[in-house]
This record gives sequence, C-alpha cells and structure tokens, in this order.
Amino acid sequence: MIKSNNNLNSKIFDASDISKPWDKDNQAWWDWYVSLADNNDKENKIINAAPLPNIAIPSDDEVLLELNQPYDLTNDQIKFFKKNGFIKLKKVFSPGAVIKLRAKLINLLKNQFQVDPDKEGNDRFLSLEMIWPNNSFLRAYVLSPRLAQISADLLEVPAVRLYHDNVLAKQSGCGRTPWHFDDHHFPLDTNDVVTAWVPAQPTPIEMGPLSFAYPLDVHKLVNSVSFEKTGTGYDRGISNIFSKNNVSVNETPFELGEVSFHHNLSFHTASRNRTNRSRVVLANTYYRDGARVVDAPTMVSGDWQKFMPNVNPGDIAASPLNPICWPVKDK
Ligand SMILES: O=C(O)CCC(=O)C(=O)O
Repeated sequence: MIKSNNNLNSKIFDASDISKPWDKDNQAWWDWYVSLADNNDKENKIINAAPLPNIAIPSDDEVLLELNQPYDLTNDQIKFFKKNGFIKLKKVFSPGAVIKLRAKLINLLKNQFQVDPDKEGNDRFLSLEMIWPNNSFLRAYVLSPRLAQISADLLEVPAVRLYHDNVLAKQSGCGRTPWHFDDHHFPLDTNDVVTAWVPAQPTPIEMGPLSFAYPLDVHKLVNSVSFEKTGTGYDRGISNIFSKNNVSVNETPFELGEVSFHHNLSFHTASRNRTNRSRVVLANTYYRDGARVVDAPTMVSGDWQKFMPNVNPGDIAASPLNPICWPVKDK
C-alpha cells in the first residue's frame, strides 16, 4: 500500500524548523527525542528488578537454528494486528536465546558508551543502531527469518527488507518515551512497515514496557496535533486527546521470549524505567520490498541515510544494507 500524505505529515513538512535533515549523531537524536516526553509522573521511586533467571545458555549454533524456525500465526492473530496495529507474541525466542542476547548487547553498549548500562545514576536513553553489519552473531537476530516471516505475515506482503536495527537501553530512572507513531520517523512511502520490539529481559510494568494505543485508527484522532521541536506539547497533546476519547492502551509486562510487533501508524509510548536494571531492547524494523524513500525526509527521520547509503529521496529503498530478510533466498 502506498501511503497518502496525511495531515500530520503535511504539517511536519510545512514546519520550517524541523524540515531540515538531522545533522547530529544517532545518540544525540535520542537525547533530543526523549526530552519531548512529559514526565510529571508522581510514581518515580526506584525498585529492585527480580534477578535474571539462571538458565542454560544455548550455543551459537542452537541460537541460529532457533532464529531460522518459522513461527505460525493464526488468522485471528493477523486480524488482531490489522485492527489494532500491534500484537504481542509469546515464545518467539527461548529464554536462553534472550539472556544470551542481553549479555551481547550489554557488552556492545559498554564498549560504545564506556558505562555499565545497569549502573544506577545513569538515567539516559542509550541507542546503538546498525550493529548487524559488524557483528556476525547479532546479525542473526536482526536478519532473523523468524522475525521477518512474522513481519511479512502480519503485513500480508510477499517480501520484507530490513530498514534498521536499534539497540535501545532505557537506563534505571530514565523517563518516558513520548507518544508517537513511527510514520514520523521512517522516510518510506509505504505503510507496510513493522517494528519487532524484542526485550532482552523479562520486562515488568515498572521497567517501562512498550505500550500501544488501539485500535490502529486512533492515529486519526491526533492528526491535528502539531509536532513540536522542543518542549512536551506534542506528547501532552496526544495524551489529552486519548484521555478525552477514552482510548484504550495496552500496557502489559513482557515475559522472557515475548516480542511485540507494531505498525508504523500505531501510537505507542513507554513509561519511566523505575527499576534498578536497564531495559535493554533490540528493535528491528522491516518494510515491504519495493517501497521508496519519500521526497522530503525531515529531521524527525533521524540518521536515515546511514541505514540506506547512496539512496536518494524518491529512490527505491534497497541498498545493500536493506537485505530481503523474508523470504530466505536459496543458498
Ligand atoms: O523503546 C522505547 O521506549 C521506544 C521504542 C520505539 O518507539 C520503537 O521501537 O518504535
């Protein structure tokens, strides 16, 4: 499906202060982005997270095998996703594969940021994108046929490409993720876009699991809210409209191995991490093969040229960094 230029997008493209491309790095983008969240929450006492389970860790080969297995979806699950714009699926990964993922991601974050992401007192939202080209083990989680097949089946498209990977560590005490939908961020001309959000630990409510407003078309209620480059007005505007209209929000814990999938028009948020453990997530975005880059990406699209080198506005989005992840090519 080629998307129409909805009101929210035209507002963004018209707003002179955000129409320029993002000119800083990815971490600076996230530091800016989370500053747009309203954090007037009363409940902000830090509690201890339950210890991580002490389980057998699978070998690399066992993990690879698991990441290649198909995951059968029912028609009801596909219908649920179409109507509500998100779905949470249990047992997408084994507990051991998730704990192994967490250890690898924590190592990467430590190397990049020279901090222990689990150390209290660092309440930042850390982000690392494009880990897969330089890490053969994590590549298996990002290009996973299992995640890509679920994504293609939910979108009901024959083939999906990777847009990017994103390691997201919401450290202890870090505040809310503002309300948004990803259509803002992905400069793609299609609505056939889905993000697999893979928590790398059990994620109770106090840790700030990703939460979804539903059904999908609640985005139409907030089309008229203008995006703002500074301040919390956009986040508060969305929140007020959702409250006034009694919009339902799914804010539920994630058990180990559970993964959510959300559509690019799904409005979502996440609460403060009120535990002493970093909420580490691998978020991979996949889109319909054949989609193009929009004509005028904005600063809200972030570092998109890093994800699609040498692809220009208007081009088919298919650089070597956007491999087809499903179906798997015969070797
Ligand atoms: O992890 C978060 O708090 C936000 C992630 C998000 O918005 C996304 O992956 O689309």
